[in-house]
Amino acid sequence: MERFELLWLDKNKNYDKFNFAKILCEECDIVSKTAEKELRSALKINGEGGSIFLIRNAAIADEGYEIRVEGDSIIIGASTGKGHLYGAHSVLRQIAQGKALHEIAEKAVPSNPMRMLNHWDNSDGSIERGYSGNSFFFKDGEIIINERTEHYARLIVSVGINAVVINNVNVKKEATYFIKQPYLSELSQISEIFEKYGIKMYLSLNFAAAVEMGELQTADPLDKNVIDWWQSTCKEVFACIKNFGGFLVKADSEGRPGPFTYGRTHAEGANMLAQAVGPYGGVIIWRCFVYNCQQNWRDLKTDRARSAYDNFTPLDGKFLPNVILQIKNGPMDFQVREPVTPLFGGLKSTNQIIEFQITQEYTGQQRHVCYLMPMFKNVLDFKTYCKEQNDTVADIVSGNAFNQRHCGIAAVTNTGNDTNWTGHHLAAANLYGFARLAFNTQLSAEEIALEWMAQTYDLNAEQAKSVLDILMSSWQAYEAYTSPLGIGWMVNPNNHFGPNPDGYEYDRWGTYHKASHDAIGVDRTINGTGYATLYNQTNADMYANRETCPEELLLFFHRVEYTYKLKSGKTLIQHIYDTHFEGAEKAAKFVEIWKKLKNNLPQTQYKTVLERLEFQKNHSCEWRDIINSYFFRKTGIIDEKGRQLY
Ligand code: GCV
Repeated sequence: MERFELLWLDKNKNYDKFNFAKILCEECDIVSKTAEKELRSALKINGEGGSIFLIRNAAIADEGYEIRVEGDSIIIGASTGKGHLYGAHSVLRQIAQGKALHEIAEKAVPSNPMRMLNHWDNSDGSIERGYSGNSFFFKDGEIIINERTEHYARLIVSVGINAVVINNVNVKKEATYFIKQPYLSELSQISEIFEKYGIKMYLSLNFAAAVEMGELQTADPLDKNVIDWWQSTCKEVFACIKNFGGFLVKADSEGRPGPFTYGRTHAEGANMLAQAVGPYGGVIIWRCFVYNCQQNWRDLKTDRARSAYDNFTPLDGKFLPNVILQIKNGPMDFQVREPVTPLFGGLKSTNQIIEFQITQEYTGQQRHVCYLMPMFKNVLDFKTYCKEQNDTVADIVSGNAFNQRHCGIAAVTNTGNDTNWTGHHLAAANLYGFARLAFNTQLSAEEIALEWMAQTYDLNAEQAKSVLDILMSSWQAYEAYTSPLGIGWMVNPNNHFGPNPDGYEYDRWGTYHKASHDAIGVDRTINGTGYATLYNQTNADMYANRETCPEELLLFFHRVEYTYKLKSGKTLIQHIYDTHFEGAEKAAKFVEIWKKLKNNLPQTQYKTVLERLEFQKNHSCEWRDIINSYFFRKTGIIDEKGRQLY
């Protein structure tokens, strides 16, 4: 039997502090029953003390809950089973955090309608950009259904996830056939497990499935045969998989088929599919990650950063109501620092989901600790100026800004079949954190980290603070010793791991920093590619000017001489040298902090995290020396602090 940990669902010592006489569930549906079961398995229900009541209250919003304590009884009110389940987990979370019974009260409604995880799991069991083992859904073209499937549902619903796409957006081989029997019957078993937890299952589809299966000659979305094919296929899919939400589609991107082949727009492609799933209440989630990946690096005009905006803003308002555009947080591709994509604030009449990435493709691949909630908070809090009020990214993806229903937050997940699910134990904070943030965007990155720690470790306040320090400074540390000031991409091609300053410089992917002997960066102002002008006016003005452009994004928007003085008074080159030294020092400190916790942590966790932190420490020096030496050789400018460069 495969081994796996229970992570934050593991029995917390605080659960034993209270006794409850019984749990009573009024008008229980299948999901409320799960809530009851979860409470029973965690708490002491031994006939003593107060009771826990799961009651129906139609006045509470769908998926919301209200927790009250009367005497020594707890009442969880909700209008739906999902509300009960989220409420039950809130009770457990609060007890785990050490609250007294009378302190356990909360009213909550999720900030976002869709709170989704995207798996990039392939049918052969590999995971694209996966760093935690192989898939627990697929192996050698077969579908896996076992104890882990259910435990995964428990884990993610405990933090409020309500939607999962189980296969990679690059749909190939057997995965193309998932929309047909015999796969449908097996997939329906996964969806039935999910259903008990109020989680809808979704699939990624291959836009040219009918052609690749040899059933049609074309995938033209306006062709009558294609329309009929998708309508009958979707009828069968929804008939077989009861708890099915719809499809996620990567089209015309990185070699995947799409409507462009037939001279059709993405709206025509998405709407054709939306009509096929519409009768069953399904949605089409259409990704905006569309760009030319066969660019000539000599071409100075094309700017990949513009691509999603240029492709999709002309289509605003042309998508059917059950189409949702899924948009990566930045205009490029999950770099350690990117501006928020101007599509947020550019689109006003289209449902939108933001796509984050918690699998750490460009942020250390779970061999470096990099807690991503501070980055996600920055993105969600970004003011787009698309309206006078309610204009942040969080307002848009929650559906509040434009009064939309099909909206939300997705993340490319970081899970695999490793015993601890996420490879690096500390990377579990990203899985936990993303989901909590999706449920409640008001939470701070710090609050989320503390919650996670209280449920994961048994540390006193001072010890917890030291782990918090690691988590909260890890993103900035990673940024400091890798690529500077928003430039990104200085990684090895293909695997995206480790330093390689010119790795993507003369390649076809549209990802250039253009470092020369005197300057670096891409002029994206009106004098350059014009990308900065795509934002609404206030932001466009801010980015247009070197002096007002946030410095952490300076080289994303501007081409700047190495001798340019930053606000700190340092030259650009000195800033690069300094941050790389500081970042590596910070990574070394993580090891020291962790070592002090030796006697306070389970030994396996202590050791495996220590190994990774030590790797990170060494690897950060590799980053520091390669990047700094690269710039030293390009510029010939010495480090004013006289440190060793090569
Ligand atoms: C699933 C990047 C990744 C690819 C990924 C792609 C996407 O290019 O490197 O592995 O493909 O993004 O988001 O579709």
